[in-house]
Amino acid sequence: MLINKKIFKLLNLSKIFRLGLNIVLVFIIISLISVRYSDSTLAASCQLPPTTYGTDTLSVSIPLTTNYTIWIRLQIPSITSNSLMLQVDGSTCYTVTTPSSTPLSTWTWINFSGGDISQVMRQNLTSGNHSLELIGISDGVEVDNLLLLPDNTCVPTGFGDNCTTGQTNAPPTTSITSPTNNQEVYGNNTSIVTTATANNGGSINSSTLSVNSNLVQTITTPPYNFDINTLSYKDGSITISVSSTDNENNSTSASATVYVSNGDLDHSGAVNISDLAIMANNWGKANQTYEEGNITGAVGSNSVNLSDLAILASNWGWIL
Ligand SMILES: [Ca+2]
Ligand SMILES: [Ca+2]
Repeated sequence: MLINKKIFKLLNLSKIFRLGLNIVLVFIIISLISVRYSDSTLAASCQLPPTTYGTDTLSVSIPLTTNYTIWIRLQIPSITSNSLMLQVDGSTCYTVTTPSSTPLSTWTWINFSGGDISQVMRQNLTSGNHSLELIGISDGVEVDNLLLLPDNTCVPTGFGDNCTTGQTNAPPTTSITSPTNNQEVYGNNTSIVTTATANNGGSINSSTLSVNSNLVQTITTPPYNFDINTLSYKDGSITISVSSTDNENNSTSASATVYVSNGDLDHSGAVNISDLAIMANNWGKANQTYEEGNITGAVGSNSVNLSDLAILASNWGWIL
C-alpha cells in the first residue's frame, strides 16, 4: 500500500494482541518505497518469554544502504507491562522497555532498548528487503508507529512528521573520471567519463556536459558518459564540466581543465606546414613543450617523436 513517495501507512495490522499495530514506516528522503505486510512465525534470535502476545512483521524494501535509527511509538498500560521485542531480519533482537518515568496510556517515542537511553537502536540496513518483527511480551502494550530515520538527530513528536516532512535529498555526487585535470585530449571522439550518484534514495534525472560553459549534451539515463570532438576547439586549455540533477532538482557539478592537443603547435587555428616545421626543428629533443612539438606526454616525459608526428599527421589540414 503506497500512500505517497515518502510515507506509507499500514492500518489494522494486528488482530492478535494489543500491539494493535498501525505501523507507519517512514524512510526519509527515500522515494517510492513499496512494502507488504505479512504475519510470520517467530524467528529464533529473540529469546522469548513463556508467554507472548502476538507478532506483527513488516517486509520492507530498503532502497538506500545506510544507518537507520529505529523509533517506536508505543503506549503502555502499566509500569510493569512495558516491554516488547523488535527483531530485525530474524537476527537482531531489541528488547524495548520503557523507563519507569514513562507516562501510562500516553503515546511515547522510544529509540533505545533495555530501558537504557544510551542503547540507541541504530543499525545499518543494506538496500533490499528486510523484515521488522514486533513481538508482544507485555500484555496491553500498543504500537502505532515505527520510523526508520537515516537522520540520527531528529526526535519525533506527534506522528513523527517533524522528522519526515520537509526533508530533501542531499545533492547528488558528481565526478569526472576521465579525462583528469590537465590531461591532454585530442581527436574527434574523446570520451568524457563521469559519475552521477543520487543521495538519500533520490534518483538522477539528468547529467549535462558543458565545455567552456557552453552546453554540449544532456544525458538522462546512465551511464553518464559523453563524447566530444576536440577538433571543435582551438588547441589549448578548455574547461569541461558536468552537472547532475536529481529528482528533487538538486544539482552538483564537477569540472576539469584539459589541454586540447591536436597538433596546432603555433595555435594558428590550423594544422599545417608551419607546425610540421616546428616539430621537425625539435625532432628527437627531450624536455620539449607542446608548442615545441611534444604533443603527447607531459613536458619532459618524452621527446618529440613519432607519436607526436602521428597526431599531427592525423589532423593534417584541420582548420578551425
Ligand atoms: Ca598551426
Ligand atoms: Ca612526445
